[in-house]
Amino acid sequence: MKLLMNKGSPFSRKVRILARERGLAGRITEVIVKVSPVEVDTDLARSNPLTQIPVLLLDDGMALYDSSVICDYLESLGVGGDTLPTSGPARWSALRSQALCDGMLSAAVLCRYETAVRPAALRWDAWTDGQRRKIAGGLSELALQFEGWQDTFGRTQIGAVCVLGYLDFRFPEWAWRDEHPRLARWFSQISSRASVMETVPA
Ligand SMILES: N[C@@H](CCC(=O)N[C@@H](CS)C(=O)NCC(=O)O)C(=O)O
Repeated sequence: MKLLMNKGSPFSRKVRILARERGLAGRITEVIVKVSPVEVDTDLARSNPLTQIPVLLLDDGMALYDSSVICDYLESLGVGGDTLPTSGPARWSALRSQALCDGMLSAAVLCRYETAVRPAALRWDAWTDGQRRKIAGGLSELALQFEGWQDTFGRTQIGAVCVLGYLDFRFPEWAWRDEHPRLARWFSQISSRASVMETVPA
């Protein structure tokens, strides 16, 4: 299998951490792809018309996207414990947390494009502020949920690592640790886990 990804992409990181957690890293070749919301990559578009990464190319030629679908697929192949509860309220809660983290990542990636891609004359502060509010609201929710995580490292926690790591990577001025010191302590502890260390954004 080939994973179209890059090391700065938080959605790719979600898949890369899960692959490592499920013992599948050795079966996946990571292929670095540069993406831009304003330039068309025709190769990538052939695999994913949304021209977004990550994309998982299966050995039979099928291309899978987006990150959550790829995680579900890898989950079906992997060895070791599930990263999502298989049934009941715990499953819906974990899927909701996955959606929360994905939404926070989408907002963060859009904020990043706002400064890295959009010409200064076309920027709209109120719009960026709106995206940042979504991230801030999500952080407060994660800080509440974190109290029940104990030693679990599943889909919710993988999502949280990707969000917090991306904030540190692209928005180092965002002092989220001041507001959520207990979540910050958890992030610092989990940062020494192999799958997390091996996928630090670059
Ligand atoms: N919902 C998608 C989002 C993926 C996404 O936004 N990827 C970014 C990189 S982190 C991308 O490819 N951006 C290029 C673009 O949007 O054109 C997922 O979960 O995989």
